[in-house]
Amino acid sequence: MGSFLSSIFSSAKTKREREKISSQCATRTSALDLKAANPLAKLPTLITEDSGALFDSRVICRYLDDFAGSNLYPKETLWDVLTLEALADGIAESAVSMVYELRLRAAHEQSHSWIEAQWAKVEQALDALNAGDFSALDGPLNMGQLALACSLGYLDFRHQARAWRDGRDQLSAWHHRFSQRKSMLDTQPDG
Ligand SMILES: N[C@@H](CCC(=O)N[C@@H](CS)C(=O)NCC(=O)O)C(=O)O
Repeated sequence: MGSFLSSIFSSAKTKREREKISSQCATRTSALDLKAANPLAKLPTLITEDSGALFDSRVICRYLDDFAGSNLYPKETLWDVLTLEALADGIAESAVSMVYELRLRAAHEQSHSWIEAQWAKVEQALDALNAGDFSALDGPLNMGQLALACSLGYLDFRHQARAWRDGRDQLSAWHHRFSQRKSMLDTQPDG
């Protein structure tokens, strides 16, 4: 998400626009009852001045893209980009849920077979990406690519021991190239 916002910032046309985006993206949920804005009580939830509360990262990214006119969802490749974005989101969701299982549930409630089933989904997605099944991975910058780069970054952050790059040279090279983008370097998470 941070990388995406950075790209949007760099494409915003005027300082006034950038300031407006910045104030909209500030963390204001701490001052609010998150549930009042999003009945699911999930982050991210974006409180906008004109469109109320928006939630789910895909909805928020679409809103910000429209707001900034970044064209990260090009009309000609829209369905491919949305599908890649959904795949990236699915990778992140499975990877996050594995962490939740271990951190938020009592040891006797945890299911290791369920954790492995989530990782199997991640691996299936990574294998398909490595095999070149998703054309939106190539070509001009789009939101699917940004979402994927963020999800792979999360795998490095929380699931390093799973070594997702092993046996996936194409995807690993793609991620390495993509990570050199200024927007990615500028928005490395602190930890
Ligand atoms: N697919 C959703 C996932 C949202 C989500 O699960 N967010 C997590 C944080 S990464 C959360 O708020 N979890 C709290 C909960 O599930 O109660 C999105 O991308 O917005």
